[in-house]
Amino acid sequence: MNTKSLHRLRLPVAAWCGVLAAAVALGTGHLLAALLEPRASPFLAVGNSAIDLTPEPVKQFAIRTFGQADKIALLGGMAIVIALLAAAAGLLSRRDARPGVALIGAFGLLGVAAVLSRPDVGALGVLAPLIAALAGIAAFRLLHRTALAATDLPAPPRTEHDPHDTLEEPYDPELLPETTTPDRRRFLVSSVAVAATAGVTGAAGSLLTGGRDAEASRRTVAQALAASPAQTVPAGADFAAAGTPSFLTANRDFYRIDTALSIPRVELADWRLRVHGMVERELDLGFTELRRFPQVTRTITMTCVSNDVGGPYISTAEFTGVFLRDVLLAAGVRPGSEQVFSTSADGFTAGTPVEALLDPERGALLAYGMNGEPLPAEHGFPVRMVTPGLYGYVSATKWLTDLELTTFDKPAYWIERGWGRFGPIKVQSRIDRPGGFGRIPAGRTTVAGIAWAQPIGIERVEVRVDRGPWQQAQLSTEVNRQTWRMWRTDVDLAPGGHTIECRATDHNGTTQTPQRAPVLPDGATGWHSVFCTAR
Ligand SMILES: Nc1nc2c(c(=O)[nH]1)N[C@H]1C(S)=C(S)[C@@H](COP(=O)(O)O)O[C@H]1N2
Ligand SMILES: [Mo]
Repeated sequence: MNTKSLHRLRLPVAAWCGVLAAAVALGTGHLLAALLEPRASPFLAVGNSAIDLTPEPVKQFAIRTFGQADKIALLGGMAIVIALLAAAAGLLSRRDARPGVALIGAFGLLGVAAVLSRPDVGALGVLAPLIAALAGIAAFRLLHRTALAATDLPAPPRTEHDPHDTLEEPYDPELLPETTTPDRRRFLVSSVAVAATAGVTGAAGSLLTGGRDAEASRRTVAQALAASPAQTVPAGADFAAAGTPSFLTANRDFYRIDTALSIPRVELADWRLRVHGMVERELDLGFTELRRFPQVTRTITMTCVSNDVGGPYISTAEFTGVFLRDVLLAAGVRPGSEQVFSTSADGFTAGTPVEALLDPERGALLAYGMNGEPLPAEHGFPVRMVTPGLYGYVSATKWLTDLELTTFDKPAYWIERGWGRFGPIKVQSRIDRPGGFGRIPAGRTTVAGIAWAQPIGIERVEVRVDRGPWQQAQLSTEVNRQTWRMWRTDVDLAPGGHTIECRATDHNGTTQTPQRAPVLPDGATGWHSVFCTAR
């Protein structure tokens, strides 16, 4: 009478089968993608599509809340959701494997759709999620079959005088000595084999995507950089001892903002830059041809439009490369072209006004060096744009592959999503010391921070306490107008709570507005204020 219940998987076993099968599918997909089309990895393709489809306010919320860990949060969240769905697929299949098989198949199709929707993934890429789903289904059926067999154990030591035995689980297989049941052993072996397959394929996929010949690529760029000696930052360019950032930001500390879930790994030998559209002659440059333009090094502060008042998305580096202007002049800009529409290896696009890129004062770069090193992969190796005075989303395309001279009719990635077309950096300042809600000794104390107004430069920074009179802060040595400037000043604080505010003025005499504006659509405004307690 209990045969039916004996053929039913226990809840945890059913869930486990689902999770393991999903792991195999993802691992297989990741490995195949690495071999065929790195960006076709089902997990990453679904994640990338999720990023593109996420409504703007949610994306902003994620950037604000998780900061630069937003991608890790997304991948982690996806892993949890996939594990839960996989467990559910298993639970729906306690008797019969078909519901689970159907669900895994459906996810495979979702993966195919996600891959097809990526602008940067070739058609071959659909093989990855397809074969991944088949692998997942095969693993699920194997696990399901062996688990079911292991559940259907020889008669348990049931007491015959119990006629009310209607329990679904008439006995706990866990209590049976494992060595006695070959079926059970078979299930364990399948489990381990499936888990190992998932682990090995996933790890191999990650290793392969990690760039096959990245080292050789970086060496070539390093040789190019050796030709230009490191700049020296003048004395007094920062007040790091008083709590400001150092004038140059180390590459590993440089803020990072992009839509890429997995960093594009571009090899130098494969890299080409096409310059076309409204030009006199099309250019198709490899790294060797790019190097025929004069090499220059410029110190530039980059700023993200998503940087809220007081935020961290600003950093400074010495970028080495060639003037973008030289390349545009070599191609010959035809009259009527309004923007340079740039595209990256991962399908990101930006539109930069031609005028800004032709301006010799501004000195926009095609950069391959950052602080004397080849561009780190996450900052756009091998070549990126860097345009002083414009927020990165309109002007700093990383993993650059294509420059098209067009009119403004063609909207770039963030413009399609409601952000401003031009993105000039707004005059801003930030208090770094004291930190928000900090406790500091009462009496005379140093307040310090940063200010920026590329490409105009900072003329003055003022500070006030508890809405008292503004007092002028001391400024650090100006390195150039394309970089931030540090400030410091001493204030007297009586014991108790205080609000400290700062405001900057640029060389044109424009003073930072107190009017608060959110980062969308073209950058935050308002004064940074810090509340602290003096004791
Ligand atoms: N390919 C690509 N380039 C990109 C982006 C991106 O998402 N993809 N983000 C832009 C934005 S919004 C900024 S602020 C800068 C940031 O450059 P960083 O990450 O090197 O600091 O890169 C720009 N270039
Ligand atoms: Mo940005």
